[in-house]
Amino acid sequence: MFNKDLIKKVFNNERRQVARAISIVEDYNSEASELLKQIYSNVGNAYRIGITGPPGAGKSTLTNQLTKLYRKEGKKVGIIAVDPTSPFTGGALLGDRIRMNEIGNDEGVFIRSMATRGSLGGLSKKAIDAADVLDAAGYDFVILETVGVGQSELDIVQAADTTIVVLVPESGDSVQAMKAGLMEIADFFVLNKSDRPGADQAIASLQTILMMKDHDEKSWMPGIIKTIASENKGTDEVFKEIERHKSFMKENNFFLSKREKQAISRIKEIVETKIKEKLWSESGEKSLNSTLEKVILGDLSPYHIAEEIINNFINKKNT
Ligand SMILES: Nc1nc2c(ncn2[C@@H]2O[C@H](COP(=O)(O)OP(=O)(O)O)[C@@H](O)[C@H]2O)c(=O)[nH]1
Ligand SMILES: [Mg+2]
Repeated sequence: MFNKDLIKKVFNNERRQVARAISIVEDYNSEASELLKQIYSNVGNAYRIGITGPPGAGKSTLTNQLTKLYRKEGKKVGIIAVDPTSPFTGGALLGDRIRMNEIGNDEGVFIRSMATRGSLGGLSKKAIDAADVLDAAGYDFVILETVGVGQSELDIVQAADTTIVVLVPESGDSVQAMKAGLMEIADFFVLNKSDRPGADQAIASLQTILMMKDHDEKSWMPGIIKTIASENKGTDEVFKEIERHKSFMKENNFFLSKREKQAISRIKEIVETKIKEKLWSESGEKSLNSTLEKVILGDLSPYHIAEEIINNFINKKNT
């Protein structure tokens, strides 16, 4: 088990210990649960911003620019960049790191990349847990940057207070985004690379899609902001829109109700993960293998075996 001092050092934002705490969370073992329980008294103050969109849309560039704006205001920023599409460890991430160099050496900024998928615990869960560590360490803003390509990525940005979807003018991008479920989760859109042809058409088609969505007067209408992140154009507006959304959420009590919903889905996921682990680590896997032949030969249906495994699990818990 980790050293007792670790928690205190995380609370004091000692960089190496914060990094170590995130590694523990990433390894996902019993240490991780204990750590997350112990830091929780200090979690809840950071404002969480989710930034998602297709690969190469400019999410890291935008994150970099926003971070500089927050730093100007003296706010500390933690960044978790999740890119499971990166096939080589550190490939795209290394690029990110270079781009983020200006902010990378800043004491008020903490950047962590996560790229491994398929290991125990799930990437989205780990990213959200890592956000808790940065929150506990006193970062005012935690930016979760993630490629918008799958459910796991959507889960991550849904754990944010404000979610930004970054798109580019390339034709069909907004249609792709709609298919990928990004339309539903955006608090607002950023049309980046608006130095490229087709930016205005892209905005028009996005607007058409947005108008088809139901909305009542009181509710928030997601807008679209045009940017050239690489030239730092429009990024001020993005910054302001985050503030505007934040105020809207807080004034209307949506902030707490959103966090409530997030807590519910998070607790459910933890329970399901833990039950799954227990189930398969105990007799489950064994009884599965011993009866497999009968399933193949058609003597027993997978449903028979499944029910048996569940019954054994429940009965064992009750004795
Ligand atoms: N032309 C143009 N290029 C941009 C813009 N924003 C970012 N880029 C470039 O697009 C590439 C991908 O950017 P990156 O931020 O890594 O995208 P991510 O994969 O979404 O994080 C980089 O080479 C950036 O320099 C922009 O507004 N216009
Ligand atoms: Mg990136």
